[in-house]
Amino acid sequence: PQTIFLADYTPFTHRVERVHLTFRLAPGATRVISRIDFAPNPDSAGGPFFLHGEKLALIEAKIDGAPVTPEITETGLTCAVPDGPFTWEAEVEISPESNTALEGLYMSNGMYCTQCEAEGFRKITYYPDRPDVMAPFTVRIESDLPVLLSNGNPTGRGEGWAEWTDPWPKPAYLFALVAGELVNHPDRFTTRSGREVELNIWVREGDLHKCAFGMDALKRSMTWDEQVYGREYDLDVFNIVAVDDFNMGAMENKGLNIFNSSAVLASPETATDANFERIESIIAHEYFHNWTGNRITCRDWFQLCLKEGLTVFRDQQFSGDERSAAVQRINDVLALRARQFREDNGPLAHPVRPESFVEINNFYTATVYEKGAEVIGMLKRLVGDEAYFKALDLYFTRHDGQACTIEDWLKVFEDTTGRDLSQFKRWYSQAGTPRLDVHEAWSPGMTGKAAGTYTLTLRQNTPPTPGQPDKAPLVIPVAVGLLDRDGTEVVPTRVLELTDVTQSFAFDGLETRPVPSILRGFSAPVILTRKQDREELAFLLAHDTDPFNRWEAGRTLAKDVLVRMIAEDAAPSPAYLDALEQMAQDGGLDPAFRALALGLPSQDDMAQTLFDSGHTPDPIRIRRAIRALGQAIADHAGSTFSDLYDEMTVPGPYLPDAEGAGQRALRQAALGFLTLEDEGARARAQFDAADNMTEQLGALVALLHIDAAEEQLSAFRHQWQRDRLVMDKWFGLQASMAPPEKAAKVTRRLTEDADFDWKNPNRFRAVLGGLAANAAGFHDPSGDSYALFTDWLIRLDPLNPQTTARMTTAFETWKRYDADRQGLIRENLERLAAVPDLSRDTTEMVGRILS
Ligand code: HT7
Ligand code: ZN
Repeated sequence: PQTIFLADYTPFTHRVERVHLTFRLAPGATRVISRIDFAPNPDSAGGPFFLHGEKLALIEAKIDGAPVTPEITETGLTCAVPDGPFTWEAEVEISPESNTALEGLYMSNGMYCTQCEAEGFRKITYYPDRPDVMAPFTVRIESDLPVLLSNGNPTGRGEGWAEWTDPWPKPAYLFALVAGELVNHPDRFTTRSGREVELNIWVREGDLHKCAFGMDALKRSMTWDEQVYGREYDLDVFNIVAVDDFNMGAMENKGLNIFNSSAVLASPETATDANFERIESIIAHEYFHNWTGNRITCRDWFQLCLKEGLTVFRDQQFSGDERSAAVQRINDVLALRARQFREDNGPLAHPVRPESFVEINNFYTATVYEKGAEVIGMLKRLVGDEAYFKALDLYFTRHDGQACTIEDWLKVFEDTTGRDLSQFKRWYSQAGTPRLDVHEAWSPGMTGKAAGTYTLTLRQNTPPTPGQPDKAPLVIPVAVGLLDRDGTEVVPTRVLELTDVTQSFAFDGLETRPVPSILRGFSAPVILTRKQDREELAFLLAHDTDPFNRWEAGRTLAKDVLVRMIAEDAAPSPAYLDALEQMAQDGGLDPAFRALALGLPSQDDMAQTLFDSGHTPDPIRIRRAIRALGQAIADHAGSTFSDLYDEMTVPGPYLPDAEGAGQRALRQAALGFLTLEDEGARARAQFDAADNMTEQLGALVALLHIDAAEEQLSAFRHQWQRDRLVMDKWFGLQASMAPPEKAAKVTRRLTEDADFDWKNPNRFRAVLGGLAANAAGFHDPSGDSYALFTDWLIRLDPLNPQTTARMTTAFETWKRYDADRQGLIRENLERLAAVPDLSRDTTEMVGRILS
C-alpha cells in the first residue's frame, strides 16, 4: 500500500463553487446524482483533473452537459476538462445495505446513515475528497421514509422528498445524510444575537425516553461556547441522530451530528454516572467542532490535531467548568496515561502531527486527540489566559472559512503575544513522552533571617521512538509550589519554563527548607523520574494545596507499595494504609476526589511502571498484588468504609449531577472494599434495591470481583434483554472481569451467545475489547486469549477494517513481556498479517506493532 507524506502536500487543481446532490434511496441500489461547479484553482500548479471514488458504479458523466468517458481506477477517475470553469455531472450507483465497513452511506437497523470522515465521501460519489476543498452543498433526498435529513437548513419538502441547503462552505468529510423511521426529542435555543435554533435528537421510538440529558448537555454546551469563546451557532437547525452501528463515538457533520447511540442515549435506569459524564463530554465535543473543525477546518489529514486537540481541550475545559475542575483534571490525566503514554512508549508512537500514513483512520489516536489537547493546555499555561483568548479571537476572525495548518495556529499566538514558538512547535513533530528528572539543593543562608535559597535543577530527556532516534529539547512548563513543614504554601504556584536540556531555578528568601510540589495540575505531559521518599509523599497526600498533586502523591505511594509487593514480596506499609484511611475520612475533601484517591493503579499502569524500572512485568503477579493491596486496605479500614457506605447514601430520586455522582462514586469505592469483608452481603442487597444503573452495575462489579455474581448476572440479563446498550455492559463486564485462567473460556462462551451480534461494533468491542482490557486474562500464559482474540480480528477484518485495525492496539505493549508471551503474541500477529486480502488498515497496524 501507498504511504502518504505531509511533505508532498499540493493544493487541488480546482476550486468547488457549489455542490448539488440528489439521492434516490434504495437499500441495494441507491442512485447518487451530483452536479458540481468547478473553477481552476489559482493556487494550484496544475496537473490532471482527478476525483476520488471507490466502489462506485458509474452510470454516466457529463461536463457542461456533454457526455464524457473518464478513466476509472480503484481509487478514482481522471478526465480531460476545460481550461476555465465547468459543471461536472455524474450519476453513480451504490449499495448501502452491503456496506458493512460503516464508512460512506450504510444502513443500520433499516435506517440510512453516513460516516464520511476521514475518506468516506469517495464511497458515495466522485469528488475531490480532501479537507481543503470546501463548498456549499444542496442535497435532495428521495425516499418514502418519513424522516429525511442532511446538513444545513431545510429548504424544501414534498411527498417522498426533502431538500437541505448548507450555506457554509465545508469539506466533504462533514457531509451527512440520514433517512429512517425516527422520532424526535425537540427543543429550542436562542443564541445571544437572537437567532432562533430548532434542536432535535432523532432516535428509534423506544429510545425517546433516553434523550433529555443529551438535549440538556447540548444547550449547556451552546451557552458555554458563547460565554467562554464567544462562538455562536450559525444555522436554524441543529440535529443529532442516534445510530446503533457506528465505528467511533460520534461525528460532527455540519448541523447534523451523528452519534453512536451509546454516546447520546441515557436514562437513570440504563446509564451509569460515568455514562452520563461521557455523553455530556461527547455532545460538547461534537458541538464545539462547529467552530473548531467545521468553520475552520484542516488543510490535510496530517493537521488532524488542529481540530481534534483543540476540541478535546475545549470539551475538557467545559467538563471542568460544569463539574469539578480538579476531578476532571485527574480523570483526564488518568486517561492520558492509560492510552496516550501507552501509545507513546511503544511501537505505535508517533508525533501529534504525523508526517506519514498509509491509512488515515489509524491516526485517530490518543496522541492526536489527548496529547494534542495537552499541547494546547501547555500553550495556554505559557502565554496566560488573557493572551490565550486573544489568540483564539484572532484565530477565529483570521481563519474563518479556511482549511488551516498547525503553522497558522501557532502564528496567531506569535502575532498576539510576540513570542517565538519555533521551539514549542517541536511538541507537534517529536514523538515520545519526555522524562523529567529533578534535583534539589538547599542553602540555608544566615540563621534567623529568611535568606535561604532553594534550587531546583530540571533535566529533560525524551527516549527514542520509531523513526526518531534523536530528540531535541522541548519547552516544558513546570508548575511548582513550595510548602513549609506544616503545610503552609510559602511559594504559590509558579510556572518554570524549561527550554534547555538542564536548567536551574532558584527560590530565594526562605526560612526553612521547603517541600516542593512539582508539576502541579500536571502542567506538561511528561513522566517525572524523581525518586521521592515516602514521608514526603505522605506529607503531600495530607497537605498539598494543589489537588492534582495531592492525588498524585497518593497514587505514587500506591505504586511504590505495589512495586515492593510484586518485586520483593513486601507487605503494604502501615503508614500508607493510615494515610489512605485518613484521606478517605477527610470530610473537607470532595467525595469525588476521595473516590479517585481510593482507586488503585490499573494492572496496565503497573505493568508499565515495572517495565520502566527494569522489571519484566508478570500480569498474574500484578493482579494478585493489586487484589492483595485491596484486601489489606479493606482489613485496615473496614469500619471507615462501613461509615462511608452509610454516609454517602444520596437521598431522593437519582439525578446525574456531579455532586450526587461524587457521593455515589465514594460509596461504590467503599462497597468494593466492604465486599472483600462481607462476602458480598451489602452488594447483593444493593443490587436488589437499586433503582438506577450506577448502583445496580456497581453492585454487580463488586460481586464479579469476588467471582460471586452468577445469580445477579442472570437476573440482570433477564431484566435488560431488550436493551442493547445495557446488554453491552453485561457482555463487557464478564469478559473484562473473568479470572485469568477462565478469561478465554468465558469470552468464547459469550461469543457463542445468541445475542452476540459480532457485526455490531459496540457488541464486538464489549466482548473482545473486554477481553483485551482484562490484563491478566488477556495475557494468561496459555496464550488462549491471544488466539481467540486474533481469530475474531481475522473474522471481522473483511467486514469492518476500521474497527479491526483499532483493536490490534491490544498488542501494542507486547515488548514489555517475557519471551514466552512475546513469542505467543508474535505468532498471532504474524498469523493475522498472513491473512490473504487483509485490509490496508489492519496491515499497517500489524506492521507497525511488529516493527
Ligand atoms: N471527528 C470525528 C472522528 C470520527 C471518525 C473518524 C474516522 C472514522 C470514523 C469516525 N467517526 C468519527 C469524531 C470526533 O473526533 O469528534
Ligand atoms: Zn473530534
